[in-house]
Amino acid sequence: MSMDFHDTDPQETGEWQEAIDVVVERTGVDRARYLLQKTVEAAAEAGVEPPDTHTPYINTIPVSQQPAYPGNLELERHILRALRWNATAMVVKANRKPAEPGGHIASFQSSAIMYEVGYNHFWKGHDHPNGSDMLFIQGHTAPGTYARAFLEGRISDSQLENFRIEAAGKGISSYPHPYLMPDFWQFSTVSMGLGPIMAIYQARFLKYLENRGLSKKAENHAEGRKVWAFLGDGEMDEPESQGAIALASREKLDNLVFVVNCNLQRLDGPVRGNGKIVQELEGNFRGAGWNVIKVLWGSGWDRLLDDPKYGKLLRQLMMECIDGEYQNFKNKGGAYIREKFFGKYPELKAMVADMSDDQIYYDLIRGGHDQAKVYAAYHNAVNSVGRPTVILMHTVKGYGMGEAGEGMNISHQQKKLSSSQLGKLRDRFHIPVTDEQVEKAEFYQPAADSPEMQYLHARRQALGGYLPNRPQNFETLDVPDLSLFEALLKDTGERTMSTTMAMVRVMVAIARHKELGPRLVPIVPDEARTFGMEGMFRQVGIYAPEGQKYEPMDANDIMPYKESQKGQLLQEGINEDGAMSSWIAAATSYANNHKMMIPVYIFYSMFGFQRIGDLAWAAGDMLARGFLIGGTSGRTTLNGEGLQHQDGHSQLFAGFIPNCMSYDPTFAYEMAVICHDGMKRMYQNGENVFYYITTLNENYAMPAMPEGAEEGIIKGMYQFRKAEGKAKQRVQLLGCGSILREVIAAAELLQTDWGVAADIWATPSLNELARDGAACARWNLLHPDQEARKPWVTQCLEGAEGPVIASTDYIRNFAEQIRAYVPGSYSVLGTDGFGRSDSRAALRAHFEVDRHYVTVAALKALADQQQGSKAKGAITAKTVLEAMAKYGIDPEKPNPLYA
Ligand SMILES: Cc1ncc(C[n+]2csc(CCOP(=O)(O)OP(=O)(O)O)c2C)c(N)n1
Ligand SMILES: [Mg+2]
Repeated sequence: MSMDFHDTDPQETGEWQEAIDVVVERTGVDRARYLLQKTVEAAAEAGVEPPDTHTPYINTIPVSQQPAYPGNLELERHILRALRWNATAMVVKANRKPAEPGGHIASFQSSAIMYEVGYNHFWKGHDHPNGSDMLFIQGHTAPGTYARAFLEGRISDSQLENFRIEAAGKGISSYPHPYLMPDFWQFSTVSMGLGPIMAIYQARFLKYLENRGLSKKAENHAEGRKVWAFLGDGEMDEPESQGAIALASREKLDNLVFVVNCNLQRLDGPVRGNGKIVQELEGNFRGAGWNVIKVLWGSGWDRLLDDPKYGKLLRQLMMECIDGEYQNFKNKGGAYIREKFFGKYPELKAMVADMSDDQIYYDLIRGGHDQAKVYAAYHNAVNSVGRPTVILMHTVKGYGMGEAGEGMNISHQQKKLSSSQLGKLRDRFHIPVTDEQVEKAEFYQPAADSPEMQYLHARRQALGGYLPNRPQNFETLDVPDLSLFEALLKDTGERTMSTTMAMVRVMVAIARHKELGPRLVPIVPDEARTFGMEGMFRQVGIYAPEGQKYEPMDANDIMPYKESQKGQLLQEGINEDGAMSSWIAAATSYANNHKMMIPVYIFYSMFGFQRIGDLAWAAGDMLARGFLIGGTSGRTTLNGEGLQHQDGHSQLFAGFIPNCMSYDPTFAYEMAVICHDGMKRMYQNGENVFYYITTLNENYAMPAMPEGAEEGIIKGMYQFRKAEGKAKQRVQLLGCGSILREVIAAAELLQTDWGVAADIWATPSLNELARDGAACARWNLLHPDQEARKPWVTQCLEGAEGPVIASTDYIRNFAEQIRAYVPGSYSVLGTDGFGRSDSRAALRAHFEVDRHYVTVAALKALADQQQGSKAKGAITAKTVLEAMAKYGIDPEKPNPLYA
């Protein structure tokens, strides 16, 4: 049907509408909804396309269904004044300093009431018997959060003074960063789009814990724990923001509330100047099955909208106006609104003839600035059962900032208000500060015994304490000794396996452990079979909130696809962003649910950091604890798959995140030692680190752990084998991941073909070696008069003889990182360049990292050292050429970097 369908029979239309009114009045909204549903079904059967999912441009909750406001509006207004003032003063003050550290005023001014209604009436703190709500606060409204914590006495005057001036340790962070303020912020939200997707998976994780019996479900749904995510309308353009909304309704996350601040603006200008963002979002969310509540107009409009004669025309006009116009109205003032908005229809202009320009401007506010409307929406949201809620709040960006930035395109970045602009803000909100205080942008703290301060504290005490807050009373888990993974420490003899299989065995061992078992959260994005994890389907079950309502086709197999309400494994489907968000929820559960969990997210390493890098960064910020496993890693290990699948760089991405420990092991015992150490550090000692471990899909026999290798494995390097006996020529070979085995083979070639002894070093963490090296260099720089510290690499290699050659399945920069700490000559081989499909052997030759290239590189390094030597048995350029000829290496072969 065309949207412009002409109403050929208004009388008939009116009768249908009246019929609905009568049903609502007599039997309520649920019955009316049911009737509509049935009518739509009947129409569809007759070939009528269903109407679209949009409702008129008015508040979803009619005045008749608005609950009475339970708070003291006058006192709340007093609190708001202090908040608006302090949030502004904080930014203005900071930017009078030479550093001009920035900050935002306009966004908090537009959302202040949305937060206040929550703090005063809804959000449960950590002492609430049902547990605390989780607040994903819009990142750049942080000044508002600090302003409240200041009133509450949780942030000091001097901290406010040092907003965004953190380096000296006195300040507070620009945005929500748990890493920087670990007892305050819980969730990092400022990278747009991550807040919404992480909030969805947090809500899902709460249900997971409840369904698995690891946390208790509230008896009264409205008072159960909720996840509240505050989002910008501009932010909703991020694919991550709306990309997971279907999961929220599919899993019936009625513990989730999105509040989208529709101030119609983003940073540069309008979000949808030519359209209506609220309507667009309504359609998307309603289509996805959410409870959608529009809060568009403040109470001042109620009388006009209910006007029996012209209310309908006003509603039509509201729908006709586009966002670019709405933004302009609020910027230009009451007279302009009279002319350009109401003036579009003479009847409407007449309707407001008795109102002054000021009344039009100040009384006809948007819904998000009206406590009663916001309260009604929140009340509806917490009572909504069976589906998540999104509240679309219509507001003005820079509300109250007037000429300094109300509804202006520059509002977002306005941070330097003049004294006269500050004075106007003060007057507009009746903030009790003197001209002198305005001049100095001084903070305002109402007296401790003032009614508003008593009210503020009383409300938070009634709701279970202050928020945001990240109490430090975390539980710890007892981790048994390394024998937990005993099976992985032994020689496997003829039996072959991959490190991926070793990792699965690690998980199985954890799952079988009485205390640790229930805490394990295996997470996969549709690749469990790739990693040989299908056995876990039955062992721990796949989480499905509704259980398994069908008989799986493989019910009679030994490893059936078993879904269950108490299932432990999170099968996220082909959705790396979602799986990572799930992992973050589990990895921060120790802090947010006071339940330490052991999440293991296993994925194709190429679809890891490169895909979800920003979430991994946020995980570091949120002090996540858990394991990320990059399966099928290495540029040459995944034969056949080609350019998109072959990862030669994820280790470097991981190395960028300061609290991410990264390892590239080769053998099962390394895997066991690394995982065990990780579990001790994270779960027993409570360290804020997480692990990235790359695993391989190549099967080979696993040797036993060399005596005393543990310390070196953890530090990133240990001697795997020392060439026995005395030799004239000696080299030191380094390798990790899949290429260590090529390095071991090269040692044999060097010995048998060239009489060169090669000591072999495994380097399961070049990243950790580099960090340790840099830390020593830094300490030495700052302590020139003290005995120098020696990096672990240097300690390992300083007594060793001959040049050092490293080869890995990663780009050269990976092994290059340790060059400064390697004594003497150091040659690096690596897999720079796009991958391609072929066999492992062909790929390793193509990228020049295999046993032959390691051998040639070792001979070349020796030849360079012995240049001009006439000694018998000296290695020369000729020897290198001979070796190339022997191994069939074409010196004119194209450079794989560009091939
Ligand atoms: C991924 C990402 N890109 C860009 C930014 C920079 N940025 C911060 S706020 C903002 C505009 C936000 O507009 P909106 O979401 O509508 O929030 P409002 O301030 O209007 O409430 C931008 C582009 C960011 N923080 N994250
Ligand atoms: Mg906006």
